[in-house]
Amino acid sequence: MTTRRSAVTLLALAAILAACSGGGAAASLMPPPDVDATVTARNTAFDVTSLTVKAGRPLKLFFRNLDGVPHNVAIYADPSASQKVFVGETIADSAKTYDVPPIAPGEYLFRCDVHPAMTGKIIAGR
Ligand SMILES: [Cu+2]
Repeated sequence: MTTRRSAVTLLALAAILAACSGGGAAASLMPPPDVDATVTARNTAFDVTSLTVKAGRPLKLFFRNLDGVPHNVAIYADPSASQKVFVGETIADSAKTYDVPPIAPGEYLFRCDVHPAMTGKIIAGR
């Protein structure tokens, strides 16, 4: 069972990483188990360009910024980013779980407000 072996390997890796980090800052960069989506910023780019989430209920968006320069995740209802839906706190070298209010079904833009070229798409479905 390849899947089971992978899971065991991951668990072993996680245990080793936890032991090495000593529960310091590295541990807080791990997403909590209950998040709906995770976005990571590194080298002034997001690691994902598309997120699929559930519409109509509060969302937990885990944002991890591995850069020393500040980034955030902001959500807009339109591609020109004129209709603000949610603006996440700007952070650097850290991580944060954003509490995003329920959004209607549809497609949204997400971007870093500090670097508007950092963009992606959120698809909210039922
Ligand atoms: Cu940025």
